[in-house]
Amino acid sequence: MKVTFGQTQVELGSPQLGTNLRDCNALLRDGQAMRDRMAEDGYLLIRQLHDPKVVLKARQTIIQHMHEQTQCVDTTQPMTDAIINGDTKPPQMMGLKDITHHPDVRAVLDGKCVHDFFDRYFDEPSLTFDYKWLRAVGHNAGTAAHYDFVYMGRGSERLHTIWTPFGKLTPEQGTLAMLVGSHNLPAFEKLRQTYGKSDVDRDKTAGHFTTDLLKISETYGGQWQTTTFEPGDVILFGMHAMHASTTNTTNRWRISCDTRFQPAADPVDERWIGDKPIGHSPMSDTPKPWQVEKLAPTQR
Ligand SMILES: O=C(O)CCC(=O)C(=O)O
Repeated sequence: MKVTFGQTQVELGSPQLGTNLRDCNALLRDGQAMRDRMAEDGYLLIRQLHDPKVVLKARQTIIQHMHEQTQCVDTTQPMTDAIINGDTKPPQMMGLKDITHHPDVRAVLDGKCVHDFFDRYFDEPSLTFDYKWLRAVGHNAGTAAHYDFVYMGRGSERLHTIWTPFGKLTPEQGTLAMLVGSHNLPAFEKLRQTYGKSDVDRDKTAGHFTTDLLKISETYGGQWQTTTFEPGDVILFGMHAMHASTTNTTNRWRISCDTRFQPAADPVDERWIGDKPIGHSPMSDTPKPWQVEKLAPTQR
């Protein structure tokens, strides 16, 4: 089966885009084993971290909210399918507490399961940013390749992203894809130290590295991998693991949220915490895109 990935159609399960993300469920009781696995793989995939019923309840609440805001859900179909209503737009939901902090949504994003997990993973108390990146991604949309450091790298060196789909997501709907190896292969070192140390607000860049996703793996190595996510599944990774999403080619909204966790004792990036997090500064100039061509491959 072919899926759209960046600028190209690729065969799912091929060397260009594999489906071999391994889960770490057998390690969940052992913080050190999970940290070792993270150091090795650059991600941790957890199947059923959350009770699927809790996730599906939150999904229902989000879909209802989306429809109330912009009538963007086709109500002639079951609401739970979140079919896109014509050419409507979804409401802005990132950082909007009316929905990100709704009790049903918080039960997932800020619930006991995820806090207990991170306390064990860090082996010390954790905290999560108040700002939550809740997304409804429409037809033909997806996320370009980037390191998260460039958006939120001013605080803890142990900051992690956790990506939570609200409902089952297949790669045709837009799943997270990891460029496995981008966190530790020597060929990526220069990239991690240059683009990977930039800051969208300070440097006024576009943030993402490139939309030509396959060019990165062809140039630097590593392997793009994704999977189908069932309700309750999550994936987490550090600030220097390159990732993107597959493109949503369906007629359904892809609903997911990325949130951040770190040890509570570490410094915190001040843009993402508090009652009204300040977020990114508006770009005054045309943002500079990063180009893969800017950087010669180091080792091949
Ligand atoms: O959901 C997406 O499309 C992108 C998510 C992402 O980039 C992240 O979790 O850091």
